[in-house]
Amino acid sequence: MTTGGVRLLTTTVILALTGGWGAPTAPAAVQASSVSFTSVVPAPVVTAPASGVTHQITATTTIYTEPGSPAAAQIAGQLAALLRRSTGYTLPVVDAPSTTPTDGIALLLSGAPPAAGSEGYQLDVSAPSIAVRANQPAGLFAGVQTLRQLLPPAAESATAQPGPWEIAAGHILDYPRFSHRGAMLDVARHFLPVPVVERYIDEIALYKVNRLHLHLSDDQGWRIAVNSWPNLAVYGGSTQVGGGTGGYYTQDEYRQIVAYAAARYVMIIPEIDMPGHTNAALASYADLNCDGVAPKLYTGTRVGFSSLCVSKELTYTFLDQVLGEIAGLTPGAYLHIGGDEASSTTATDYSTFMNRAQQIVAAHGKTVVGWHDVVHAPALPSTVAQYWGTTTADAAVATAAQNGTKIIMSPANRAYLDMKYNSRTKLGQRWAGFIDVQDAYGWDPGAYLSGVGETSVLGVEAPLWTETIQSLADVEYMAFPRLPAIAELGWSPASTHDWTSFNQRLGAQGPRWRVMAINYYHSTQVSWPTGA
Ligand code: TNX
Repeated sequence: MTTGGVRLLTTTVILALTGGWGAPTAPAAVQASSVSFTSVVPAPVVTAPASGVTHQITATTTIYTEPGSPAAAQIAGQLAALLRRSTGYTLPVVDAPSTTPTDGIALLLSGAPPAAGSEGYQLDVSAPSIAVRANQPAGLFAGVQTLRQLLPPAAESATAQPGPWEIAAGHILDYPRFSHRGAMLDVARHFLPVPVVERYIDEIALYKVNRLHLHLSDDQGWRIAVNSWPNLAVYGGSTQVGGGTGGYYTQDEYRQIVAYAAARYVMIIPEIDMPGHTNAALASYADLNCDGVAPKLYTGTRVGFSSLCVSKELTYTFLDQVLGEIAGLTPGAYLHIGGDEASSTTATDYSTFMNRAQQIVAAHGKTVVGWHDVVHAPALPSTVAQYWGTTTADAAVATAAQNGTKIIMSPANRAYLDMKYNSRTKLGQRWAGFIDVQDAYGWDPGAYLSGVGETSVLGVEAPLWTETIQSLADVEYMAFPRLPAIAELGWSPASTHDWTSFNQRLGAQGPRWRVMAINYYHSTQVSWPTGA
């Protein structure tokens, strides 16, 4: 689209609506002109715009892909599918020639600097061509997510739009600060069906989040079929908070989620929470209870009342079989065993239990992740602790970190997506405080917890607990715009951390979320462009 024949180089048109203009008119349409080269979230390591130059995707654009790389071809196919829908162009995907293409969009596994590492990329946009270069397919995928954000928001449309499809020219070199950039969905309190999980994977991947932790069991529901203990899903999964019908993933559905995530360079980390948060399991099998009596299913929201029976050998047979099946379904390196809020388990029992549970996970070839309470039990050297506290000092976590335990940072008063934005937010909880975007963004994961320095931090994760969350619209409302804030803390160098810059770049995502029909919260802290 053009305005008076002049293409504007920015998305934002600021109209001075002064008294002299008389009655306010309808706001100017969002310009389809090219997005600023500096509007990417998370902020890249190096961004060098080439001022005044643009590249245009046209009906004759070709997408070139690294010859002989099925992974590169798959990423090219994803980009082509997205852009064919919105542009209506053919956009053929073909093997790149042996010399670097001088037109079109090239996705290449050569020519990236070593600094790009295994997840980074280099992006060069010039008038004649676009090139994304990476050392590994994960980097190409990341580069394509950046490219998407540089295109006009209409590029995300599911139906053909008029264009033009301009991209501001420039150079980006980019790679992550932390290896773990996570989101968590609690599918236990309210069950979320496969399409919701897949859509959330699409949304987090756009912000270079590379881990989705699925909280698959809790007091209110067991959400994955286990062949050796079938009642867990069939009975334990038959309800949820508030008493709905609940649900669970068959093993095929879980495999489908894992594959969908893998195609977007997201690793699934399954969590079976224990020894507390286990009422659904205890209700499904009377023998798992110390007194041999199964409790009723639970549909409330209290925590800390259930515990597996630490003194029964059957408990460990159960763990071995359940964790064994889940390990077998999960290609990723990690199994999360929860370990939080075990207030119905004595400290000694907790240590005994968590110690054995970690050995069982290790025997199945996986690395343990536990909520940070796990540091109160003897931990395997490889066990990762996920910090969910609300303070900036925790002596036990600091000691563990000093002894080599790696930490995932999910401070509840910063990173919990189920906390309300403010007192008027209808969804969510408030026990860790209100979290508006600036609170979610305003901390440094590498220097937040005293005694836990950058090298002890594996990364960040934004958990979304679902006591009050029931649908995709609810998930999106709580995650956007805070999830991109946490994603930036996980990816971007600390030196890029700046609220003013982030606010501008985050605001530029609004028109994109409109087109994608993401139900985001219009935080008044963000300077959304006109129309967003
Ligand atoms: C605490 S944080 C929990 C969850 C709740 C959440 C609600 C943690 C490890 N446990 O069981 O769902 O608060 O915000």
